[in-house]
Amino acid sequence: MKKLAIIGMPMDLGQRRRGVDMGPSAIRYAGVNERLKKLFDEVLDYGDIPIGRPEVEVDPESNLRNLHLIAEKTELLSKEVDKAIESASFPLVLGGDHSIAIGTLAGVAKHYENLGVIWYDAHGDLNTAETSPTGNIHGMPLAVSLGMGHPLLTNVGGYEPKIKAENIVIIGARSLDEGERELIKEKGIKVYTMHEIDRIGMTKVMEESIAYLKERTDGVHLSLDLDGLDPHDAPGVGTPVNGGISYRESHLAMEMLAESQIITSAEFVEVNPILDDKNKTATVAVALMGSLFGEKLL
Ligand code: B3U
Ligand code: MN
Ligand code: MN
Repeated sequence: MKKLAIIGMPMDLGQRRRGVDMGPSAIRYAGVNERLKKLFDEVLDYGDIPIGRPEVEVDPESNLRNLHLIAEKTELLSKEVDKAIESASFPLVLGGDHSIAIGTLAGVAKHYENLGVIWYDAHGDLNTAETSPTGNIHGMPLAVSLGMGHPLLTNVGGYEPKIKAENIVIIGARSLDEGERELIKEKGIKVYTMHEIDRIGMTKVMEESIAYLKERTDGVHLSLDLDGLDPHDAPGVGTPVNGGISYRESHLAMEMLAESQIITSAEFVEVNPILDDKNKTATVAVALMGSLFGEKLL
């Protein structure tokens, strides 16, 4: 019995542009439930994690924006994700800015010895308070999951680290900060930048990524930031970066993941309907989910 649990995380506290908290609504409006019902025996919508309307805070000590709120809310998310896995459902989290991945990974990683992660993103999200140019926590969740960063964040879920550097594959990177580049080199993190995607093509990138993860992990989480796509195809994101992955390459990537059957949890983040063009980005997200979960063209 194939069961899907959809969990909305309407949180925009990891960055400065309002509106990404409406991401889950936009994705539901784009028909996520109806589309995925055809691909699962059962689709359960767990609804949204309650975020409320908290006041923005900047931690004076660390300079991190909304540190306490993000720690508190991602803890709630981790419990729901945990619950979904406990009840044998595939957890699909709808964001929200990418700081929500701190909670998703906290809920997922405890169920695996060696969780793999595909980080599909224009950015590395490998900053810490020391290297971040912005203090925005959505630029930090991958570092946090490696156990690097403020203890309030690295300890969400009550354990750390969540993942190992050698179990990560970043795809689509084209905007990395200096500290992130250093960390990638120091830890030997596998990265396919736009250069490699252009050079060897998405087919090879996915074949290599799948083979790499298959051989060393017992589950793989897909963390898909819509800004990994080119802004032409996904304009409704807070920090668009030109020269991104195309809509077609993204479908190919999702179809190859479906065929490989390695993905055990997923999240789609940074959909901001306020910055979007007629809900195009949420619609793209739902179409990609269709491919990820096995929709066929023929
Ligand atoms: N690396 C920059 C910008 C950024 C990260 N993630 C997004 N933007 N979406 C930072 O703020 O850490
Ligand atoms: Mn991101
Ligand atoms: Mn990004």
